[in-house]
Amino acid sequence: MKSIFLTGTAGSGKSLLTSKIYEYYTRNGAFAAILNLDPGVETLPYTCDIDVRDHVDVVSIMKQYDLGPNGAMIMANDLIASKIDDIQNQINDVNPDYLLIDTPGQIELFAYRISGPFLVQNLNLEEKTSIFLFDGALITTPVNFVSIALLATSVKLRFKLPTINVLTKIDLIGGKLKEILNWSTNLSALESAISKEVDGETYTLTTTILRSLNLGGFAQGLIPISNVTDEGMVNLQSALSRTINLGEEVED
Ligand SMILES: Nc1nc2c(ncn2[C@@H]2O[C@H](COP(=O)(O)OP(=O)(O)O)[C@@H](O)[C@H]2O)c(=O)[nH]1
Ligand SMILES: [Mg+2]
Repeated sequence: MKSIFLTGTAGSGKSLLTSKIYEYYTRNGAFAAILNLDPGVETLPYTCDIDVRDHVDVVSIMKQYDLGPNGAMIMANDLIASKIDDIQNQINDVNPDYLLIDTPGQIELFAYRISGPFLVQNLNLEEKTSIFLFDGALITTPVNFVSIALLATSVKLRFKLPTINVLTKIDLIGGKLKEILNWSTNLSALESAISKEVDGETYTLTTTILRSLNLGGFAQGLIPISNVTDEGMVNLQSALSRTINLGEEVED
């Protein structure tokens, strides 16, 4: 069973992309299933096969522990780890070829507390891969781009998974797309754009971070997609095939 964790900032399109990848595999005759790990989500653009909300209920946590919504969300995310055996049993029962794992809306609750990395490491799955979503609508400046790339790298350090980086919402960003792709492939163009945006300490900090990130190839192969128009999906499908199927494409 191959598994794909969808990660990225809140609202970057994780849940919608989960549904798109599910449709892609299903359309091509593969057996895909979805695990929702977001305890706080109200509506999802897909039907999940396994749902953490069956095990952890944010509203009951608020009542039982007299917590506000934020405190309850933190506790709910922490509690997911204690449900790992139940979740694993459900995964084994469904036993798909591809398990798509939609992660909590707030990446910091999943990536930076103990339970997220614990689950990623201890769920018994083969060929774990992560897709990190760069929210196209958030990358308005070169410095914002570097800050999200820093987050993507930091999440990669937490999960230690092979990661495919995608840029979402390209249907909303028009001509900015060309600029972002240029930043992601051309270090000197990005540095020059940063120097036009900021100076002094912020310039020094941003370019120092950028150089270290670039060494790790942070945004190499950033794949632009739209979850609304489906533009770029074919490139993501090829990247998934290369990463998890060792080059063997799912039949079209
Ligand atoms: N225009 C556009 N909207 C998108 C795209 N991807 C997601 N959205 C919208 O952005 C909002 C957040 O998406 P969602 O999948 O819930 O993000 P999540 O918090 O990362 O799971 C929803 O209203 C989606 O319909 C995209 O590629 N283009
Ligand atoms: Mg979501």
